Amino acid sequence: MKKILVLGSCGQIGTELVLTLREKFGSENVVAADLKDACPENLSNGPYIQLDALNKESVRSYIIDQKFSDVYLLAALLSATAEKNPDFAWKLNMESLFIILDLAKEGHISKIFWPSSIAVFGPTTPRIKTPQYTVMEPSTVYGISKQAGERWCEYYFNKFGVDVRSIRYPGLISYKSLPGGGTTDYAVDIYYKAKAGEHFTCFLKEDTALPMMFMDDAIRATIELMEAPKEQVKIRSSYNLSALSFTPKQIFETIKKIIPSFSIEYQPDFRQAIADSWPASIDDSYARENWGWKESYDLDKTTMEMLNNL
Ligand code: VAH
Repeated sequence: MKKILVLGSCGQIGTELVLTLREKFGSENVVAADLKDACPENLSNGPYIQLDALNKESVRSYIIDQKFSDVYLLAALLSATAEKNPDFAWKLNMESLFIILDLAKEGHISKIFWPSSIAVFGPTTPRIKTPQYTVMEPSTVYGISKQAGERWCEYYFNKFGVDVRSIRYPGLISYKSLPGGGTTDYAVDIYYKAKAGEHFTCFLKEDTALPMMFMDDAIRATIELMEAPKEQVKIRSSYNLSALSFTPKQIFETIKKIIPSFSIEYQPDFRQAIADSWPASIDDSYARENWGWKESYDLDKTTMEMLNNL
């Protein structure tokens, strides 16, 4: 019987994962866990526990006691925040992973999902249709931690048979949960400003193309990967995954078609250098071949969904 723990469930991905997993496997079988003492309103349709992903003793005793089949570890500092707090970013992103990998190695967890990111690629990586296997010299603390984490996931699979699965997420666009501390967050904020009838100041240049995806596609991909037969999961570092690639100018134009009065200006900040080090688009042919991935939201459909639901 599926019993699932989502650690870091109050984040942009975690929130939507909990809601979708509860719909699929039953609310009582999906425990949401995060640092917050009180369960957030939008996760109150099922069990919640306050748990610090870095508190090894409490994470270990809870998981050993509760006998979860699957653990989704989403706790992390993202790219922009990690640059401001490198020591803690490395500690949180890495130590939380080792705690969960070791629990699986000891037989207390059957399957782990751990998110990587296109941030594992760096300025020397080919930027257009970035391949699954290529030069990876990340220049951000976040990207370095995700690249190291991928190596450890593959090591624990090869050495100890730990069934850990991972996706290199692009920037994610959602309306049910806010992003936090990312370089791609402009692609969410732009919809909030448009819907509120406000002018939008973009922290990236108008021609900065980045890989992106609507959250419903990202959540579906995550669950499809986790439910795929083991032998289909041939990559145990992390899968490239792709749906969209667009610039701030392009997303602005899809919104302006629906809200003609919407206006934008571009004031690049420190996040421009992070974005410039990342791919513009991703080749995800291994995910498509190995476990049948296919996106369903293009940019116009994403804009329609966002403006209709905000
Ligand atoms: C970030 N949203 O901006 C995350 C993601 C590819 C970007 O990893 O840091």
